[in-house]
Amino acid sequence: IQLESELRKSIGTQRYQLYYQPKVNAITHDICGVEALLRWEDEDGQIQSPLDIIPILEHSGLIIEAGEYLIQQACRQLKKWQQENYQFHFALNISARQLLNSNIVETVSKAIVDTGCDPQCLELEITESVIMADVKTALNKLMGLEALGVKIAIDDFGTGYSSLAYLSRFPVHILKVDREFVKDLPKNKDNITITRSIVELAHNLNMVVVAEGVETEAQEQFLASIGVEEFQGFYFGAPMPLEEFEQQYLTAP
Ligand code: G
Ligand code: G
Ligand code: MN
Ligand code: NA
Repeated sequence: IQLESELRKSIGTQRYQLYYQPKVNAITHDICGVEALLRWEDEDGQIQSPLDIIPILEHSGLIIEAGEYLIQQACRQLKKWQQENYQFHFALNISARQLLNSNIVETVSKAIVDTGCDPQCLELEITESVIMADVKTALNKLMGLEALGVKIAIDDFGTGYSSLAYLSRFPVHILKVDREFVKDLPKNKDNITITRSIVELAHNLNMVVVAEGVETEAQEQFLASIGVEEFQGFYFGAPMPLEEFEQQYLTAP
């Protein structure tokens, strides 16, 4: 349809943008990472949410080509920040078809070579449900990505069907606790129990834990007290355009 053809013809242009949201160290509150999030500008110049755009890109298969463009853009920005001596890690979301039905390992490998970015600082966020959709393929792809030196994060953890014990067989370095569990902390007893056990098991498996959707000081303090290493959420900063992000968070390193 109309939207799909607009999405197709605008691949490789400024209409595909990355917004940036800071991740901060739980103890110092210094910026320690950034998540890049897709925004798309429609014909009227309105910014559209990835929640509306990604499903169309996925369904049409355009996600492969658009994803290649975004991975290149991400690696270019990471390289730029690395040249300016910023040390933080850079996360990009990878969707189902991108992981399972594309040459993701070659695409990422090419972007690393083309831009010269340090892959150790590159993180790919993959949801639990994507891994569970095709365990064998996912494991294969993730091992290929790990061999490039990139880090793998499990996004929205706790909402799918997998267990951490199961995921321990995968090359996963970072676990992002879904914001559903963070939402009514520290009031909700069940969520206290759930987040505590996620953190304990993740640490036993040598994973770094990031809490998503941190919006209040009370959440932040509880999560720090149970050993979460990094926070992401409106309390620390919303996703924002590049210029704003650099202005707000990047003073001389
Ligand atoms: O930025 P926002 O919170 O509106 O993002 C909504 C959802 O869209 C999140 O679940 C996020 O993971 C997903 N998303 C954002 N950017 C990208 C992207 O570049 N690729 C993929 N596959 N998903 C994205
Ligand atoms: O699923 P993923 O982690 O990629 O989702 C990122 C999405 O979460 C973005 O669309 C972003 O706008 C949203 N987000 C980021 N921080 C917060 C927060 O503190 N509260 C809420 N409700 N959403 C957030
Ligand atoms: Mn994410
Ligand atoms: Na998430």
